[in-house]
Amino acid sequence: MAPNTSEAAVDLDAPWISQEDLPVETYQIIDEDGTYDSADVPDLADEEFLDLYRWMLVEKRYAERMIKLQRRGQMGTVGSSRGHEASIVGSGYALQDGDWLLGMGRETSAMLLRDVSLRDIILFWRGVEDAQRFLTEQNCMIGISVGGYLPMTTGIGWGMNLTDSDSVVTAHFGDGATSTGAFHEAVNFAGVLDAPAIFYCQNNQWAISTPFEKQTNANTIAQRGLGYGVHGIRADGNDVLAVYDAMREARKLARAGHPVLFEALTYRTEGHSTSDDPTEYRERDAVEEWLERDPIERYESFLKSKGLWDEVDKDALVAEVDEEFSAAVEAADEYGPRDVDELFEYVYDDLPPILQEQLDEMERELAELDDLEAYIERRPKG
Ligand SMILES: Cc1ncc(C[n+]2csc(CCOP(=O)(O)OP(=O)(O)O)c2C)c(N)n1
Ligand SMILES: [Mg+2]
Repeated sequence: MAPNTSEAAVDLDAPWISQEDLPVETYQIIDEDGTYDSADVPDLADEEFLDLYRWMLVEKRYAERMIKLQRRGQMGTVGSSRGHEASIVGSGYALQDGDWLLGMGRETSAMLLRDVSLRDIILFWRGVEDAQRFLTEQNCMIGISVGGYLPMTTGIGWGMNLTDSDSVVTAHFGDGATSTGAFHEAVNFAGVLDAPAIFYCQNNQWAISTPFEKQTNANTIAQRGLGYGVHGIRADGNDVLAVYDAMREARKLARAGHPVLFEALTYRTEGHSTSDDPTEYRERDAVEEWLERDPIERYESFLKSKGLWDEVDKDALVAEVDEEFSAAVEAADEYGPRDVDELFEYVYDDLPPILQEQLDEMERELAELDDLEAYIERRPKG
């Protein structure tokens, strides 16, 4: 017989907890109209407030230029970070020298803040394997496998404990990654090991075409921290000051041996990547609503009311960022593409037989392709 699930049979007074008993607040400093309470504003110098703005412009302009490169055939598939600028910059700005940052590709300026060069990010998206090595020299890494690098994050944090390091490790990932087993294993063991780790989820409410409500029945991602015995924080991801302030607190917690699951609530206003057409799966109205909450415009109104807007020459800033981007593209062009057999390097000193076979096969096929191209070239035209 099927269980009786009618409402009358449910005992609402039973001594168990539901997520409705523990609502999670979303931390915010600048509200959607740009107003704020001065007492809540983090203690930053004027130059730092302006610096946050510059970095958000870097992120925005960088994404636009990357997509243009892709459209011109000079770049592989790339994802836009439009809408995430505050979430990326606020989190990156709170990290310190020596901290590690593992990401999924939608956190470029946070990596630039860790001294990764823009050239190397461009090389990474062009598929140059060397780029990952350059990134790790700056304590950064991009993992293309959704959630795959989260257990490594815990491992790095554990290593920090074993070596008495005073740094933290941060992983940036999306809402989609929270449905992987790797996420569960990573956050659970970070709690067990008191790892100085911050799991930073940019909840942009979509994992390609899967909406957040199909990802989990939990109301928030932050609340899931409780189940792992770690701290949960939920911040307005379109409010750069809230993200920065909460991340600074998260860093202190992590340093004290309390891992943090941080949810930055934001929205991806463009396609998942250059190979995605979001009009196939979502209504324009929701996008319009989130465009109204644009993180850069919100911060502009903060700078205005703080009397700092006169210091900003937006056109000059964009021109400066453009120049940096063009120089980075030039440096990446100069570095050039690597041989395709680089695919087999960096993991093993001596290739295991199965990989050696694959390499041989690939080389045979490429040689055949060369023959074919030469044949097509020689073929009588017309
Ligand atoms: C293990 C794995 N499964 C599937 C994919 C294909 N994939 C790439 S991005 C993506 C969605 C990621 O969504 P989310 O984690 O929310 O990050 P977002 O792109 O929204 O920032 C998927 C399924 C992948 N890269 N790795
Ligand atoms: Mg997502």
